[in-house]
Amino acid sequence: MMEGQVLNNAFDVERIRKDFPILSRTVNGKPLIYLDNAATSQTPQQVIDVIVDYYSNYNANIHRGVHTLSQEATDKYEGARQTIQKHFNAAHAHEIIFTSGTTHSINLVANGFASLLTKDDTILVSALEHHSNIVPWQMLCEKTKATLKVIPMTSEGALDMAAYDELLLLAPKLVFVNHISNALGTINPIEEMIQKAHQVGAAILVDGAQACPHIKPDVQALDVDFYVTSGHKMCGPTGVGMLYAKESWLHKLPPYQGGGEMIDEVTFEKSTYAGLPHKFEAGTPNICGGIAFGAAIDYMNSIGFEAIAAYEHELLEYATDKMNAIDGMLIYGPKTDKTSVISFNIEGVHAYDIGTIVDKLGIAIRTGQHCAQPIMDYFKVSGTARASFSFYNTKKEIDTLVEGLEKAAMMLR
Ligand code: 7TS
Repeated sequence: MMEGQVLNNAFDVERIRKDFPILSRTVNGKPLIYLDNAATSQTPQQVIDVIVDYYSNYNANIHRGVHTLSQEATDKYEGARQTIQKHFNAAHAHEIIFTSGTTHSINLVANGFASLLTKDDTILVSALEHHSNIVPWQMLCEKTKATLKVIPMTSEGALDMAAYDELLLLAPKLVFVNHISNALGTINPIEEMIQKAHQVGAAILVDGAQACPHIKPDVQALDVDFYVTSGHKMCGPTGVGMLYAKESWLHKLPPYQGGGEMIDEVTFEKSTYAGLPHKFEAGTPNICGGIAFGAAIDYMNSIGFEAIAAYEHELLEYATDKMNAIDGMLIYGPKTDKTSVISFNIEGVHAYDIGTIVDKLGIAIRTGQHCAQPIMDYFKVSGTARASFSFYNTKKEIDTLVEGLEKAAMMLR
């Protein structure tokens, strides 16, 4: 495939759909309509082939053996690290730490900060976070007695930037915010937030789990201290992700886990740690997953992030207009500056019931709190239904969703 599968300005979605075997299955006797992409994305054949090739031809532990298989696996794994480095424009490959996903990456950083914070320190979290960017910091505050303050949100589902400015006057040590909210699709002004954090001497961690399927962040241009994401949100397998951190931070933070591969020398008196990135990669990693993560990034780049963003924006506008025409429709979150996620309720209907009815029609959406209970509490709802679109979805699928929602509203009210 060539960069950008755009033909005469039309996104060739039918050709792209052929890359995804799962999209031709049926669910409850109907063609699958997969609209739960914010939870996990589907996997193209190109990535499945890489996984099959690994286990069929060169499955071996890495960095250990002189034998051919081990060297082949090591080369591919380190090659994937370089693919990730280039994709995010990190200055060095050793600034990319393989993890099991966003949650692991955040816990690694939060654990490291335990030795850098005291009871007099403040750290800032945004009101729009997934639980995985809240709970590890609360655990850190329990350990260090540091104070956790919240950057509030507005009724539009955006961050209150005036309140952020005020909170920065407290001279926090660290700020953590998502690039894009999983529950509302809000695109946060992270460039401005990073600059402002640095002006008061704070480090900043950006959770890119929901951004990386849609846009290509440049960590050097952003000047971000930590950027984290998961492979499974961007056409890769589950159980693999990455932490980008500026080299200086990786020297400052202690290792997260002890074990094989992360050491230089071990005696019973004392052990010394390996250099970067191995200091943070104890034990046998998800070798196949890392290699497949690299292949997934190659796949997405072969389509092109500009083409992906433009097409998904078209889907978002199409779906928003159609869904807004449904009687009793309540859509949460911003009207602009959002990605292809629609979080909604239909008046008088429970979100769970909507999800169950559309599942009967072969349509997968998520319902509930989306691991973002504070956002649900803010809107005073027990949960929402969420349709999240990817570049392999179509307007026709959205039409079927809308028909399903109309049917659900009629049946349940
Ligand atoms: N941060 C954000 C913004 C997320 O959306 C998610 C997963 C995570 C962190 C955690 O990622 P993990 O790969 O470590 O689990 N979000 C969702 C979701 O919206 N529905 O299911 C998982």
